[in-house]
Amino acid sequence: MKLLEGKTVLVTGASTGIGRAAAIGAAQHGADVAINYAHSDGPAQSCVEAIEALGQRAIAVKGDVADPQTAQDFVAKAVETFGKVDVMVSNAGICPFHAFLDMPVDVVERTFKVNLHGAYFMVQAAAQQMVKQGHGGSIVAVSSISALVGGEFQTHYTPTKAGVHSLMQSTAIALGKHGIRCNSVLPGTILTEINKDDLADQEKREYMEARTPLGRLGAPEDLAGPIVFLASDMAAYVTGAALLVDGGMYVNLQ
Ligand code: NAD
Ligand code: RM4
Repeated sequence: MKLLEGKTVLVTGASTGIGRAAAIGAAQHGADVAINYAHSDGPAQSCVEAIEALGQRAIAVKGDVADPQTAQDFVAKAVETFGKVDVMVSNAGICPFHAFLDMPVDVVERTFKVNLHGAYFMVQAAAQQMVKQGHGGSIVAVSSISALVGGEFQTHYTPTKAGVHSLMQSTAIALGKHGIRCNSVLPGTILTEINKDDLADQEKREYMEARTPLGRLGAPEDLAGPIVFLASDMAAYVTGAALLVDGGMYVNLQ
């Protein structure tokens, strides 16, 4: 069964990792997809080609989500190409691991701007378009297990993920009257570019694996199903919710 037949899905930061898996997962479920990407054209083009190989339409739009104008331009380009926006997956994010006491100001400010301001303006731009269209929509933000628990080298990052989680709660209220649902997924530890260097430390990687009841770290594709579900009409009465996708890591105290 295809869950997103005829829908237009937008995904930010979708040239790699979870965003790419979500974009391809949406296409597997019948959606046309617009992806935002920050830097290199090659991986973005490869994502577009993977979607087209599934028989769906795709475009890639370059832009830094930290700039509010990027959100307006991304939505406008998607509407120009596909005529509408049904789903926004706000996924782009960074986590430059660093100790707290000597954290550089610019690293804090950049992390806040990309992860939280970026999500805010993307969600707002998508919602403005959905309200104009008048037939509702679904917004899924990629928050994190780190919205709920801390990290010694993530003092700049975890507040942004708590912020994204909170943003989905408040926008669920603000947009419910327009039939727009807002939910977040909270991934645990997923093997992607964002933590490649951090998890190159074998001891840390084994510790993270040992904390996971399902016995392995996640793959980007592990997020595709939960994101597609929340985006789809299967979740028609789900809004303001946060779905942990962490192999059980969060509940594993002892
Ligand atoms: P990733 O590095 O593969 O993906 C992040 C994507 O965001 C990249 O494609 C990157 O180019 C893009 N991006 C970064 N800054 C951007 C900007 N300013 N404008 C536009 N795009 C930008 O890593 P990932 O793990 O797939 O991360 C995706 C999301 O998942 C992030 O928000 C991250 O916080 C969240 N997350 C990841 C994990 C994990 O363990 N990997 C866990 C919880 C949450
Ligand atoms: C997640 C979580 C993971 C980490 C990534 C970067 O939110 O903290 O453990 O690897 O962020």
